[in-house]
Amino acid sequence: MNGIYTALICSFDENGKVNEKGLREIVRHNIDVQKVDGLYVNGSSGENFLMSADQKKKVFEIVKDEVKDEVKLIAQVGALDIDEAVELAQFATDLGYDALSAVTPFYYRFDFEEVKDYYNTILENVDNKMIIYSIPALTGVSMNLEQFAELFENEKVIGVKFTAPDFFLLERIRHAFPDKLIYSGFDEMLLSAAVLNVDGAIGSTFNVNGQRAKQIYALAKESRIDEAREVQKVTNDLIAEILANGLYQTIKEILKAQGVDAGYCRKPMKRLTEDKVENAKAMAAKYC
Ligand code: NGF
Repeated sequence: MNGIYTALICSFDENGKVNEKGLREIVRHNIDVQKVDGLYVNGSSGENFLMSADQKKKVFEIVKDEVKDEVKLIAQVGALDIDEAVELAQFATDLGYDALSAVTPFYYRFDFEEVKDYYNTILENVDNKMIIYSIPALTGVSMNLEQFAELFENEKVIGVKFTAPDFFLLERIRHAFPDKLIYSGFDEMLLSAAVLNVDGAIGSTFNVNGQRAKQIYALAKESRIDEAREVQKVTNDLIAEILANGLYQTIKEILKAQGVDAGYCRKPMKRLTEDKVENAKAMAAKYC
């Protein structure tokens, strides 16, 4: 399960319906052009929290059907409705997804016992492995080393997608749990995380910059840090432009400029203005 995983974006039509043809093209682009090691399906980048359970299932089905066994697949099934999380976990497991992931439950300021119960409840009901999805900036849920250790006590919890700029905590987790999988979640910090010996990374910008992410990761593993820093620099030039222009919308426009039918984002995410679409086309020409 090591390596570079794209946090897959999803193609929606003008009415917010899943565009199957476009989604298949995004999958193919990631496998054939970006050559990533796996796909993280229905995460933040897939607009998971803007979709109905039926739409999420449809995405899981289409992606698995397109991928078959070409690359590894992780299904993000986290939902505030725990019954839905369990149902999606069973659904993705039955489809043959290699592992599950679930975002920490958010909004109601759950205490740690509740967070732990959420993961154990999902796992009691499904025969699959779990990668904790920790993204404090968006969920407001921060966990310390002792709390990660408690979650890792469940043998089915095999790792964490660590999306935080806390390299002290990342190093402590790495040191304490050499056998758990740690995926770096911020693409702009991939080199720093790779130096700390993470097992891989999961990111949105890999949809358009996966080749460079693979280079950074491989160079860091070979301790070729000066070369890795150069690739991270170009990567961060691109990421800075993407973030300034509108994250997911810009990734979609960059893909469209390359002939991939990446569609639109679901409301309430807004459309890019014409000048921002032009910016995205310029990024595609410059970086892709
Ligand atoms: O999009 C976000 C929100 N984070 C992603 C990633 O950590 C999570 C990251 O790649 C994700 O994509 C998913 O769950 O689907 C950033 O987009 C990237 O580093 C630019 O900041 O924070």
